[in-house]
Amino acid sequence: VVGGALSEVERHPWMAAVFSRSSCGRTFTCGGSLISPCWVLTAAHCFPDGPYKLSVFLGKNAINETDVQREQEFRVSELFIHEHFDNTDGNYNNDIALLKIHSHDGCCAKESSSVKTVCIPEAHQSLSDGMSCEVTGYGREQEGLWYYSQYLREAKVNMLSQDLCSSKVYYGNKITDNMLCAASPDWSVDACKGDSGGPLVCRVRERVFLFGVVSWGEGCSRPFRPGVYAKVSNYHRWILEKTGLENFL
Ligand code: 4AZ
Repeated sequence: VVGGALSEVERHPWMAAVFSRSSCGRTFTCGGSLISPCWVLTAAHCFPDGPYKLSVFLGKNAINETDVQREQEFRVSELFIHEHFDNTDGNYNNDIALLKIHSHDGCCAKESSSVKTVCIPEAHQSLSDGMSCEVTGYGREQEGLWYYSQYLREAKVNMLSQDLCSSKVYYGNKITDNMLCAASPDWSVDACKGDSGGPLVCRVRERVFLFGVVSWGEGCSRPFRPGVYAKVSNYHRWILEKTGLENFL
């Protein structure tokens, strides 16, 4: 996150950290959001090698520290990448994926002050342009840096209209109806590399909804190059289909 502030996972208790495991240890891969006790919503482009040895942490404040008081660790039993995920135009259309998680003893997430689910918006529930929302992640604090943030960070961004974001000086026809754009008026705030898969949440009548999944952008915090997010409301049906309705009732 560029231009944000240090967060606390208790402020964003749905925040998930996805790691890939290998013989050389764990590599931080992407963010994600806990949408029900057994399911994390994230970005499809995080998994170019398929469902390869993934670990998911919830309640994690620092990426390279273990906090047994707050965090919960999981393995991934299922990975659903959206059937129409497509990067042939270099724009990550339908950049959405679901991870089914389970702990060593076979359980799903347990609610605590640092671990809670976030609401999914209704099908095609829309946001007003200019609305202020919040993005969180462990990604880079500046485009040129080679290292990720050590700690969870948060930042406020405003939703841009589809018309503006797909205009010529912005992204043109790279923006599909499955995407949302957000930025700050002075371009000083944005998601960045490492924030992919993580949440863009907006408060609607005192409830917090997951409206976006960090997906892409040309660089970070560049003028006329807003952050692009997968539009979660378009996937309401898909999410229920994959996870099974009963998880949400
Ligand atoms: C990335 O590479 C990435 N500025 C994520 C978000 C943005 C750019 C790049 C948005 O994961």
